[in-house]
Amino acid sequence: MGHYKSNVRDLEFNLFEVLGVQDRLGKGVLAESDEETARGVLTELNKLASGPLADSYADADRNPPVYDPKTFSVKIPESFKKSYQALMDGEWWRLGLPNELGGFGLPPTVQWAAAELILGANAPLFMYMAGPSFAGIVDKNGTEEQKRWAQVMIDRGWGATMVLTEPDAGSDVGAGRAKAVKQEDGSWHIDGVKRFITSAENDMVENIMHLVLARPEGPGIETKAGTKGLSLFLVPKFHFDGETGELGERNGAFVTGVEHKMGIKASTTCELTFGQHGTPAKGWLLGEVHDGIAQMFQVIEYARMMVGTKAIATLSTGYLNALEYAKERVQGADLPNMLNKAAPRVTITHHPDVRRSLMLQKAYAEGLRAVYLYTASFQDQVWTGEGDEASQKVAHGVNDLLLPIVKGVGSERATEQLVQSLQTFGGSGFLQDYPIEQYIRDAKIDSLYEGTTAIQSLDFFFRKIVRDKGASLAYVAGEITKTIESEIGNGRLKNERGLLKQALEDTQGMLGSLIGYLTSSQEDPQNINKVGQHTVRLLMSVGDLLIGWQLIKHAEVAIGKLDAGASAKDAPFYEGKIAVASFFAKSVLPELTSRRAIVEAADNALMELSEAAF
Ligand code: ST9
Ligand code: FAD
Repeated sequence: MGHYKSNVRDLEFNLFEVLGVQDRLGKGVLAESDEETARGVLTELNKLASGPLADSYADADRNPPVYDPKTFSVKIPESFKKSYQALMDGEWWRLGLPNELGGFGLPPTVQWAAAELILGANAPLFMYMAGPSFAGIVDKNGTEEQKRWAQVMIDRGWGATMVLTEPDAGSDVGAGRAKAVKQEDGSWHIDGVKRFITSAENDMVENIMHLVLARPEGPGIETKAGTKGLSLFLVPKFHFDGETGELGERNGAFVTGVEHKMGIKASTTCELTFGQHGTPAKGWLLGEVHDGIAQMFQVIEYARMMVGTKAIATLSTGYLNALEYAKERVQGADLPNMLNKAAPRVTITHHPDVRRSLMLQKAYAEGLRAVYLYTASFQDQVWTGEGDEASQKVAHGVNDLLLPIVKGVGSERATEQLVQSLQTFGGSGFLQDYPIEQYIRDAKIDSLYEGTTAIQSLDFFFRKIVRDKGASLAYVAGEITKTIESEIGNGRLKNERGLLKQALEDTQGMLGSLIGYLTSSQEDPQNINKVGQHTVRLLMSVGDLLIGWQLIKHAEVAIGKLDAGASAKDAPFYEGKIAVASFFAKSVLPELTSRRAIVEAADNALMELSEAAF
C-alpha cells in the first residue's frame, strides 16, 4: 500500500449530498457532464493518485532533483518523471480548463475535489502541471497572437511559472527591482534576479513559459513605484514559432540556483536570472496593457486556492494514516482498569486523549474540506455565469472573502494538526518508515508561499471586509444565522446551534473591536497597530466559526440520512458526522469567547517595547 489515504466518500458527500452539485450539471457550459461523469472522474483519479502518483512521493524526497550549474539545468528523479507522465497521459491537466480550451466541462467544485486527490498523493506533480491552467490566463488576457501561444502551451504540454519574488521583495511585491526595457521590435528585455521560483527548471517539458512581473522602462513610459508600476511579461525559456510551437533559440532566462529545503523537495525552487548571461531575456507584454499586478492576481487567486487545498489534502491523509495506526497499536490498559496491572492491553483508540486528538484531526480535516468546497461552490456560479448581476456579485465577493480562509487557516491548521497525527504514532511517527514526518515538512510551506498567514489576515481584514464594507461577510453571517435559527437535526443539534450562536457573536465582537481601533486611528494613528496585532487571531477565529458551522450543516444532512434508514455501510460515516460536529462545537467554539476578550483588551504595549527588550 502506498502512503496516500484518500477520502473519496467525504468528497462525494460534500459534492452530492451537501452542495447538490449534480443540479448544476447537464446545463450551459456544464452540458456535457452529469453526476456519473463527476463520480467517474473521482474514481479514476483516486486509482491513479493512490497508485502511480503516490509511488514516487518518498523517493523524490530522498533523491531530490539535481542542479547542474554548468548547463543551468535540472535532472528530475526518474520515479517522479514516471508519475508525471502518468498524470499527463491521463490528460488530467484538462480539469481546470474552460470548454473552449479543451476542458472536461466540470465545475470548480469537482475540479478542486479532483485536485485534492493529486495534491494529497504528490503535490509537486500538480505544480509542474501548471502550464495549461496558466495558459488559460494568457488566453483570457492576451492579444490574438498571445491567445495562439496559449493554445501552443496547452497542445505541447509546456510548463509555466509565476515570477514575483526577489531577494528584497517577498511579501512586499511592490519593492521589486526587475526591469523591462522596450525594444524596437515590440518585445521587452527583462533584466534582474528573481528567487524562489517554483518549477522554473526541469527536464520533463520541452519549454517553460515564465509569467514575470517587472517594471517597464523606456521613452514615453511613466515609471511608477509599488505594485501598480509592475507589468506582466511572457518570457519563454526557448523562443518558438507562434503558429506551430516549434522551438527556436534559447532565451536569456536562466536558472542560476536551486534551493535545498525542508520539504516539497521534488518541486524545484529556483533562482531565475534574466538577461545577465550574454543572451537577452526577451519578453512580451501580456495583452499589451500595463496592468501587471491585477493580471498576476488572477494567477495568485488560483494558486492560493491550490495551496489551501494542498494543505487540507495532506492533513486528511495524515489523519487517516494516524487513525489506521491507532486502531492497531496495542499499548496500556483502559483508564478505568489502570490500577489492575494484569488488565488486558488495549489498542490506543481506547485512551481518551488519543480519541480527543483523533477527533480534532478529523474535525479540521473534514471541516476544512467543507470550507474549501463551499468556497468552490461560489466559483461554480462564476464559472457557469448563472443568476442575475446581484447574485454574481455575491458569488465573486464571497469567493474573494473565503480565499484567505482556505489558504491561511487551511495551512496553519494543517501544520498544527499534522503534528498531532505524528503524536498518535508515538516515536514511530518520527521515523521515515511512516509518511507523517514528510507530510509535516511538505505542508509547512503552505503557510509561507502565496502570501504568508500574516499577509492573508491583512488581506482578509482590510480588503475583503473593510473595503468590501462588510457585504460578503454579512452574506455569510446571514447564512450562518439561518442555521442557528433553524430547527435542524430534529432537536439533536440544539446545544450545538447554541454554541454556534455564541461563536458568531464572539467573532462579530472581535471584528467590532478591530473596526473600532481602525476608526480611532484617524485621531491616533498608532491605534492601527492594535488591528495589526490581532488580524491573524480574527482570521483563525472566523476559520473556526466556518468549520463549526459547516460541520453542523453536515450533521443535519447525516441525521436526515440516518432517519431515512442509511445502509449498514453508510451508518458509521453519518454517525461520525454528527459526532464530529458536536465535538467541535463543544470543545473548540467556546475558545472564541476568550479570544474575543483578548481582542477587546488590546493595547499597544507590544509596539512601545524597545527591540532590545525582546
Ligand atoms: C508563490 C508561488 O509563492 C508558490 C507556489 C506556486 C505554484 C504554482 C502552480 C500552481 C497551479 C497549478 C495548476 C495545475 C492545474 C491542474 C488543474 C486541476 C484543477 N485579490 O493592497 P494593494 C491587487 S508566488 C485580487 O495596494 P500593495 C489589485 O490589483 C508569490 N487582487 O497592494 C490591487 O489593486 P486595487 C506569491 C488583489 O500594498 C493591487 O494588487 N506572493 C488582491 O501594493 C494593489 O493592492 C504573494 O502572494 C487580492 N486579494 O502590495 C505576495 N490584493 O486595490 C504576498 C491585491 O486597485 N503579498 N490585489 O484593486 C501580498 O499579497 C501583498 O498584500 C501585496 C501588497 C503584494 C498585494
Ligand atoms: P518576508 O516578506 O520577508 O516575510 C518575513 C516575515 O515577516 C513573515 O513571517 C511575514 O509574515 C512577515 N511580514 C512581512 N511583511 C509583513 C507585513 N506587512 N505585515 C505583517 N507581517 C509581515 N515566489 C514566486 O514569485 N514564485 C514562486 O513560484 C515561488 N515559489 C516559492 C516556493 C518556495 C518553496 C518558497 C519558500 C517560496 C516561494 N516563493 C515564490 C516566494 C514566496 O512567495 C515568498 O517567500 C513569500 O511571499 C514571503 O516572502 P519572504 O520570503 O521574502 O518573506
